Amino acid sequence: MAEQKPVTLEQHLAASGADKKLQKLISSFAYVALDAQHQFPKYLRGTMGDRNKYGEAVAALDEWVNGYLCDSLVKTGLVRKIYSEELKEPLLAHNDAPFVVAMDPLDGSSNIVSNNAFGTIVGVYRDDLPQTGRKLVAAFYKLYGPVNTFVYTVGKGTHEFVKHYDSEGRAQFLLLADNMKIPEPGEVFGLGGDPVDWSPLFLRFGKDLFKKERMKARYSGTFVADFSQVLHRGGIFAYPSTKKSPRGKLRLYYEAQPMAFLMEQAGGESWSGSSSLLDVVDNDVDARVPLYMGSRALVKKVMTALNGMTVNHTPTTIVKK
Ligand code: FDP
Repeated sequence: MAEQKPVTLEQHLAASGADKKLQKLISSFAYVALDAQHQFPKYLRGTMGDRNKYGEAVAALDEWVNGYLCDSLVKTGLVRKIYSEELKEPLLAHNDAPFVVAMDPLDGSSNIVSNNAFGTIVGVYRDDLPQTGRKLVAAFYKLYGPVNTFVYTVGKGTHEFVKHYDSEGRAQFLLLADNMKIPEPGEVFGLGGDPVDWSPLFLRFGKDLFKKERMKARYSGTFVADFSQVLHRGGIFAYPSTKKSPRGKLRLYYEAQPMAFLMEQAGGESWSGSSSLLDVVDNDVDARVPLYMGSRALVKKVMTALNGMTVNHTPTTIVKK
């Protein structure tokens, strides 16, 4: 039997029927981030001696990747404004360009020094923030692991690609998993934050996953990597509200909304503690949000465990005082 020709990212995007400019933005970003990885070894050590807007130490690689990705996005001519976890103020690019981008350029900074996986997360909107995640026109992430994967959605399913090289050494992203469906009920869980600061209800939920559900703990310290495990094997990832940080750690626009879009497009569920993460709006673009996402059955379980709630699809608007 003749082998089927693999589908490239560009062919897949063309078949998605997405706006041509959006297709161009997504595919150029996939290759830009890929080029960036060749530079990583130069920036592996050290911090900038600087703190970002969250008070976290900025690693040399954080700073370099942010600059590189911002420049590359500006060069596409398709981006009006860039919000980044590493930028103190949003970057104004082209006035009349169609898209606004929010990104976490380097997700999982604590894994740089030990050479564990880390990633990049991007959400694309037409209108400026603040917005609900329902207004996302695309979301994607890059996972820099033993192989590089690129996972995207434009609202028509979630699809995974892997980097290959053709016979001339040119990089290509080829389809690995089309229209992904998260397994139910799933087998792995990654729960962030210090268990000492978890609420008693969340602690009990965590213990039940071990004892009653017989699930396996998987927590790498990189959201993208943990998300990828949950997406492939089914399960749940959470960075809950804790005593120390009632709003959790992860950021609404740079991390939670784009990943919730990808998760829900793969048939999974997301929750902020009061609604789907796609329905949360915060006037503070740098806001954090408690985050729970994964297989439907498990997200429903955490809702019941914490307060007996079911998913509420009415917007939760948080206005900064
Ligand atoms: P990091 O700060 O190292 O970039 O983006 C936030 C994040 O990593 C996530 O990738 C990860 O899930 C979480 O924070 C890790 O936080 P803890 O160190 O508190 O576990």
